[in-house]
Amino acid sequence: MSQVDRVVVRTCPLCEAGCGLEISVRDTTVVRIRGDMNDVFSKGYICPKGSTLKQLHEDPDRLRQPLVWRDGKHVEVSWEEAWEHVERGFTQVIADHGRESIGAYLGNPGAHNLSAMTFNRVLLTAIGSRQRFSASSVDQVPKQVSAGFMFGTAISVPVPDLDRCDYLLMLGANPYASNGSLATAPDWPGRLEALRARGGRIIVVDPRRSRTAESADEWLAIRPGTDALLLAAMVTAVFEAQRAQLGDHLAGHVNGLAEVQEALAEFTPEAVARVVGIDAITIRRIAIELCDAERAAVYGRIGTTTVSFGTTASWLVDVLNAVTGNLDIVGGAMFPLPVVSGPTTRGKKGVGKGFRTGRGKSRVRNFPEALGEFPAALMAEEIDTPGPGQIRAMVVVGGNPVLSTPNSEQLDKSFASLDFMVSVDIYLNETSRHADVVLPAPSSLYRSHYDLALLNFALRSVANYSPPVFELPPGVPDEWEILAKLAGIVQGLGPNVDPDTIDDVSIRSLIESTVRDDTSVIAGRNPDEIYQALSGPENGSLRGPDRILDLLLRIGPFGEGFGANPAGASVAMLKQHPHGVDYGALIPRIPEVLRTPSGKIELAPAELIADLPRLRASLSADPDAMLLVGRRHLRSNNSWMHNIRVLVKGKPRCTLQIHPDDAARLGVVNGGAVRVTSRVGSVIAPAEITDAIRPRVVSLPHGWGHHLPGTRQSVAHEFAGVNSNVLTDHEAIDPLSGNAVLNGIPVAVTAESK
Ligand SMILES: Nc1nc2c(c(=O)[nH]1)N[C@H]1C(S)=C(S)[C@@H](COP(=O)(O)OP(=O)(O)OC[C@H]3O[C@@H](n4cnc5c(=O)[nH]c(N)nc54)[C@H](O)[C@@H]3O)O[C@H]1N2
Ligand SMILES: Nc1nc2c(c(=O)[nH]1)N[C@H]1C(S)=C(S)[C@@H](COP(=O)(O)OP(=O)(O)OC[C@H]3O[C@@H](n4cnc5c(=O)[nH]c(N)nc54)[C@H](O)[C@@H]3O)O[C@H]1N2
Ligand code: SF4
Ligand SMILES: [Mo]
Repeated sequence: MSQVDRVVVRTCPLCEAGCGLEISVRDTTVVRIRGDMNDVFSKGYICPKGSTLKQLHEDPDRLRQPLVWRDGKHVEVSWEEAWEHVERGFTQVIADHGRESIGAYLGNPGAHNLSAMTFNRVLLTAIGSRQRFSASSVDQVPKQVSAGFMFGTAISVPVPDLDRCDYLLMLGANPYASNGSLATAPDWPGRLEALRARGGRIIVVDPRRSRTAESADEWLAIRPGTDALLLAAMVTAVFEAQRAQLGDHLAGHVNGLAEVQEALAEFTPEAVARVVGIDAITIRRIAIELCDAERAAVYGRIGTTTVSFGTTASWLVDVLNAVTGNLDIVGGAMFPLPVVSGPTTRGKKGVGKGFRTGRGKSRVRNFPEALGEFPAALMAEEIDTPGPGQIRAMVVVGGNPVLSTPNSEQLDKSFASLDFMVSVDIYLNETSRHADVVLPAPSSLYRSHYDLALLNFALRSVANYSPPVFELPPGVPDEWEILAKLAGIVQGLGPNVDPDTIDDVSIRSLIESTVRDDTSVIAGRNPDEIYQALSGPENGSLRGPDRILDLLLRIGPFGEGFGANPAGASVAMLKQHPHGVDYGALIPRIPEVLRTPSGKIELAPAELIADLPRLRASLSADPDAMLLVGRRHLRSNNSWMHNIRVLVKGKPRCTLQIHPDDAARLGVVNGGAVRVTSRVGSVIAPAEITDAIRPRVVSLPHGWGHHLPGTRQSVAHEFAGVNSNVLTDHEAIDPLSGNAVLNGIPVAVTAESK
């Protein structure tokens, strides 16, 4: 065993579980990574990816030096040269086409990245264009839009109170692979097993018999894309059985109960059964079991959001929670209480401005904005369609839309046609290979960490702060400095702009708005005094993301309050608690969590009711159509972590799962090449014949297709796989949220003759 100088603990930034890691270090190398047994939330649990932060840190393909595109290839340059390049590029594009011609795409790892969470916004503001896109619109936006309409903010998302629940209906989620999503907790598998061990039941709705379905009490093999119909029928079954019961705790806090009953009445279990593929008796039984269980929760994830009724299904999950008496009760669906200040902790409790979409429309097809962005599925047309406001330059931060968003062959071409592009990434991937300048974010072990985004959805009120494991080498900027400097340059402050200047402006404006907010704990205080308290040597001379985090912690519900609560949360306090601080299990939050103008839960938002005719029309879908869905694997992470050999080696994972009946009918043999064709594209993948999938459904994982030229990921290249998003259709979008339809894609499947 190698010698170890020190052992540090840190939160894993790779997925929403946020496990505590114990990292043994010698000098400047990582010796070993394992689970932190003392982490207040994960208690030693990690998945196979957690320990590979070592391999990621050491990966020779991981970028250490900026790259610029010169004479037909990417060459390494100094940071100075890279910044000059960025300045020339932006200046030219702005002079030629204006700021509106600069688009931005923010990727998923940014959600677990303190630099990105605090400085992406600064960068977007500095760019000053409405052409904003992110991985949200290939993911969870529908849930946020439905939460916004029902509860008043886009982060008012109820989560299943797993540890105290005894009946869980789970749709379109596979936490055994994903480790859980929009319901943050480490060791989902262990929590589900504990639920069953205490006599609880788990029902999984999924076209595939996933690991999660296999471990559950019951698997309901739904036809893809029909969860909204299933949920509507369950709500109707509850009303028909006269079992609708909000519970005394919601009395007086709910609008729209009668409207929901009436609007959904036509969606009876009998009416939906044929299209949903689940019989009416089962639908009624599950609905009543939800009423009978003392503490039940309904939870929907990717399979319910990345479909054409994503917002409708997300809404109906919470309607079903409400009418079965399970919303905002212990063991039911509860609203998390984050430790940092946020939209549900700030402002007046119990009432607010509410939520809307469509404050702007996309240039080409007039599609409404949601959460300040346009659908990623529309990026290509915004780049390709001439006219004022056409995107001519892109900034991509930690994303890989060329693999992860719909109709990616088209998007790949669109990116190739740009006048200028900057990527901030750790790899030269399928997207950043189009960039004129690639700015390498340092390895996460050089950075501090706090999961600002996902702790908003945590199953307990916990806080973990991780300082950097290693000091950045001299002259290498931290990721926030890269983002701040990009912001400064695009604002016209030149290639030598100091990131600290941008940082100072940003923290000062945050302080100003906080002291002006009369509901804040520092309302009316002197902004200079607050600035000093954050930035002075007695507070560790904080700057950048740590200083912003400190402010948000100190004004949060458990915060130190700048003197109001001396033992409360702050960066300094969390540094004293490296294994995290646990402020306890979830507590009922209605009505204080609400920010609707009425101050009530809106069970029947007008936008959702108005869209029901579209749901009705879907009842006439052809139940025999062949549909494509995706899947995740525990040892992968969207389109990356594929350059880590210990994770990708072994049996090929990018296979087309197909039911034996379909295989027999189509002449497909196990391992044989199959062609899958959709309206927009075609791929060839090896067949994996399995009865763990519903007939007339095939499944291909996303994030593969690493054969494209010009990348620098040698291992990923070796295990290339094919890109399922060549098949997903950019025209298929949930109209209420703009989310792409990534599941339930109509396809033709044929055996490829040799
Ligand atoms: N068909 C289909 N498509 C899907 C999905 C699906 O289920 N089916 N899932 C969707 C979902 S849920 C998501 S979230 C998206 C993800 O979509 P994206 O966010 O576009 O893609 P990722 O694969 O997460 O790419 C992340 C990039 O960030 C880089 N990176 C990693 N760490 C860092 C860092 O610390 N700093 C910086 N700057 N960069 C870093 C990686 O090298 C990688 O290039 O994919 C979506 N696409
Ligand atoms: N190992 C690993 N972990 C990850 C990720 C990863 O790529 N790899 N990605 C992370 C990210 S960014 C996210 S957003 C989360 C996602 O976390 P989850 O939502 O748990 O994601 P999946 O594992 O893709 O599970 C989705 C399930 O929905 C099923 N499904 C497909 N279509 C339908 C449908 O129409 N209806 C129903 N009911 N089910 C359907 C699929 O078969 C699949 O089993 O995972 C995160 N964690
Ligand atoms: S489950 Fe997620 S957070 Fe935990 S070790 Fe694995 S990748 Fe990291
Ligand atoms: Mo995601």
